[in-house]
Amino acid sequence: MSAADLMAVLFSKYLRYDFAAPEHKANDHLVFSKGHASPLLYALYKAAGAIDDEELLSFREFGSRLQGHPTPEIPWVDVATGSLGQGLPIAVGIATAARLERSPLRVWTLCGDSELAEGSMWEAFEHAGFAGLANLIAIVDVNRLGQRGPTMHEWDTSKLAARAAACDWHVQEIDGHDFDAIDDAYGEALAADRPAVIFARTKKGSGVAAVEDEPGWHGKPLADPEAAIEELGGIREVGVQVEAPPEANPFEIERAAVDRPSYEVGEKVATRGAYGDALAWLGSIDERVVALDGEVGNSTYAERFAAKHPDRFFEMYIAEQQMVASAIGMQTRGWKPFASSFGAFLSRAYDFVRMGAISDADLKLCGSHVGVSIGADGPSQMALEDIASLRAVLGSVILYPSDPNQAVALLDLMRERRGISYMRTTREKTPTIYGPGQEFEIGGSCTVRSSEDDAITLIGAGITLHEALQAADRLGEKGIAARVIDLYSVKPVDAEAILAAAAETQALVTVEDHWIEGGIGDVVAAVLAGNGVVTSLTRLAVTERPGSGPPEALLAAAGIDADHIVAAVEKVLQPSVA
Ligand SMILES: Cc1ncc(C[n+]2csc(CCOP(=O)(O)OP(=O)(O)O)c2C)c(N)n1
Repeated sequence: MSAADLMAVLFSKYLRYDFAAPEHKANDHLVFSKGHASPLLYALYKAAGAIDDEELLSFREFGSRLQGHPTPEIPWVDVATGSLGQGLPIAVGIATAARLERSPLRVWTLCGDSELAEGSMWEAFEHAGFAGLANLIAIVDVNRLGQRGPTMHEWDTSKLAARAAACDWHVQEIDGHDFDAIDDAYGEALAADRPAVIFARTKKGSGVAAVEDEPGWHGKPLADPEAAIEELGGIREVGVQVEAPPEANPFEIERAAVDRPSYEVGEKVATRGAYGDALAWLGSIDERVVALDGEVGNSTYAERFAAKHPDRFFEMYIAEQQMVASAIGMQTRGWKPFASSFGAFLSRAYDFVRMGAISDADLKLCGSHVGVSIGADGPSQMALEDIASLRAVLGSVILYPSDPNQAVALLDLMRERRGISYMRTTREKTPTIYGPGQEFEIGGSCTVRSSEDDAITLIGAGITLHEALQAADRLGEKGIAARVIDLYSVKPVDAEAILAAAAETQALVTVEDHWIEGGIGDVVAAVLAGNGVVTSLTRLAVTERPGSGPPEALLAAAGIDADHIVAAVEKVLQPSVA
């Protein structure tokens, strides 16, 4: 009710949208950053003739697309909102994509005032101002109240205005119930040469005395709805003719030619380097590929993409939430975003990834510098929980290459696959073990060592695969044949290979550069348990806080190097050896 006047003016005069053609490339975008204002959004759809009364009354019912908070199950909704602090950052990504397309569209975002306490909102202000996104308009519904009471600044919009101005936005402060003021403000915002924000002072529950500007009514139905309807002027049919969008502009993307990278067997290359090489190649074969960096492009090697395709490279600086939000915004317009940082720092954007799954987003993530094997930088830089956290995301794919040729092939599979996928890359150089032509698949694995007499199966991926191979050599010298499985697709996992190993060898040993919780060991355990297989499973993983040091020393200290694998195997096989 506080934002109804603001949205009424937007729909009746400024929004350009064809509800019959949500795919129209020049439609404006409207993101409800305050997703809990869904009753307003759905009422606007009704007023615009996009839905009828019957559907509106299915609000929040089981099976209705009009869920408690908007999701893209509704064709006019780009992204799920409802986790506050996300809509504006994602709108920044949409506006970035629109600018890349030289599209005339505008991106409108309705924000709450309490939501402005989220740091991600200020990452968005900073980024949009710096990038000069003149196609972005934020409307802040300053109703002075949040969920449990007053906001920090209540109706004192001057402090918020000063901050937005400092971020280089065009700023206006208005009475959000004065139609002329709203009208003028939208006109001025559209004319601005930079992103525009309108801080509109409003009253929560506007128009109904029993609740107007009263705390305690957030998200609650009115006590006497009939009286409220009377007070608002009685039942009326309110319809609005939303203006049609203009013609969409054709646009062209430059594609520098880059050959598919390939590495010779035996060559030592870090998979993070292969990621950079592969991304540059993907940019040349697919003009929809864009790359986003969190100010570590010279570590993740995303800079190799930037060197070839500067127009499609987006430096997001040290703002991982904004990086993932921009990626999610860009994919709403059909771009294929690859966002990379240290795996450890992607955790800052976890809620955006979680919500991305609700949005059914096509999001490709890469985390470098995983595990203790990064060495000297110490534990603050080590991703040790990334498999666990990203595995838990609905429908996600987790790929963990062990070799550069494999990293190239897997990244191409990530490009082709819609959905949320994550590649885990290693800082250290490791030997190339697969030829450039070898094929891999999402859900696959490679049995890199096996014989008729395999007594034990070693399962690793990334750097630990190489430790497992060394261990297998040493075990071979002791007369113990070890099968070695490269579990490069951690999710979905090759259950068949695990079950075959369980049936054909006496015991399984997993070894991973990740905390013991939620990683490869748990994946293998779940396959065994899910299939009712009881066998010996030893999980080697990181269990204690690491420090700094040479990678070999840290792998040894964590008990995940070749020596510890050999020792674990000897312990497991002891009864049968004896
Ligand atoms: C990240 C996050 N934290 C908490 C909530 C719970 N919540 C829902 S609405 C709300 C208050 C929002 O206030 P404001 O942004 O001012 O919107 P309005 O008062 O206009 O409803 C809160 C805390 C949430 N949805 N998301």
